[in-house]
Amino acid sequence: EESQKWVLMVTAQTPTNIAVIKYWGKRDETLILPVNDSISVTLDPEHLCTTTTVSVSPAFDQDRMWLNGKEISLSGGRFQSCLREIRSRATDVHDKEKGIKITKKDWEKLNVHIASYNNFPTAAGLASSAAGFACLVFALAKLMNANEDHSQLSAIARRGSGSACRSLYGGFVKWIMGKDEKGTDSLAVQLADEKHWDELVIVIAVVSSQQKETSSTTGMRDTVETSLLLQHRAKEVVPKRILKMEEAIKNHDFASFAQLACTDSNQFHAVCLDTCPPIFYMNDTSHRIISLVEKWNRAAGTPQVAYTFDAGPNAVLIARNRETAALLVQKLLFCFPPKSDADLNSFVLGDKSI
Ligand code: 2P0
Repeated sequence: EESQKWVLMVTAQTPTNIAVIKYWGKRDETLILPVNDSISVTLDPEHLCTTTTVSVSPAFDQDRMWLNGKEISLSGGRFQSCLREIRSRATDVHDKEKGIKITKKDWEKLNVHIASYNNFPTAAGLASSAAGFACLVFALAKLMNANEDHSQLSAIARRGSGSACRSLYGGFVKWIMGKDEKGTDSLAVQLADEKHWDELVIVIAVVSSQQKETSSTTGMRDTVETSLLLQHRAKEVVPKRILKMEEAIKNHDFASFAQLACTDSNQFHAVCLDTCPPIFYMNDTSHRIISLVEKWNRAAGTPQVAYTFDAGPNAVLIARNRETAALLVQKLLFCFPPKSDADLNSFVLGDKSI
């Protein structure tokens, strides 16, 4: 009875990431292997993050998970892959203070409880699965003393959700598509840490917090099956763009960075339109935000702000510095006056609220 009483817990916090060269399309759906490399920027931990607590106790009779306080099923293949991969890497844990000893063998029989919270709307095109699976894998690895480096853990998080592998690192991150059929070399590497280009300010304009109509997984599958433009993008366009983006990041070259990020976002949405049936993620407000930024950048003579849109209508705007970000928020509030006080909270700034 005594031995049934202990609980061991680990809590981790992981920010979401925003792709500036997009991942869209898988060459293997089960292993989640992409058709091209992608590059992202990881947000500051205080905004758009997931906090996950994982616990283990001999008293738990099955693996269970709660998301934002509501129990969800762990039966999906993606959760099971992540749990299985981490469990197989578990090593001995000895908590002297609590007098708990768990051997590698014990981990095969012990069940875990997982509680996860997002501080932003789930599935509104704000990449909730990215932070979620990254955090889950990281917390489980800590709990089970799985001594893997961040890149190895990223390959496990990838099995939960492709974009999750990029949230294991801060700063600028590249997800290398890899060549291996089994996916062992499809993992994330850090291109530059969070201090490298800290003048950049990310402003997220929430156009709608509704759940998206087409999930990324279904959308990608349709695109891979029907879009010729995707073939061209993955083989001819992205490989060159990745190299240029790496250069731009290395050199703090905002003009190139903005041009590449905007063009890549637009091509991703063009690929969605080229899909049968076509996928519309952006709406009229999204298009008006693009026009606003394009006009401003042209009038300034050099890019001030980059835009990028994911699988939803919300705009992710990257300003070259704080002054530009302040001006951007002013322009957004002027052109898109919030209807109520509640909407004012929709402008989430990557740095500090202005
Ligand atoms: C990205 N997105 O690179 C791209 C751009 C959305 C648009 O990664 O099926 O949730 O779980 O691997 O990672 C969203 O796709 O899809 C995504 P799965 P995921 O951020």
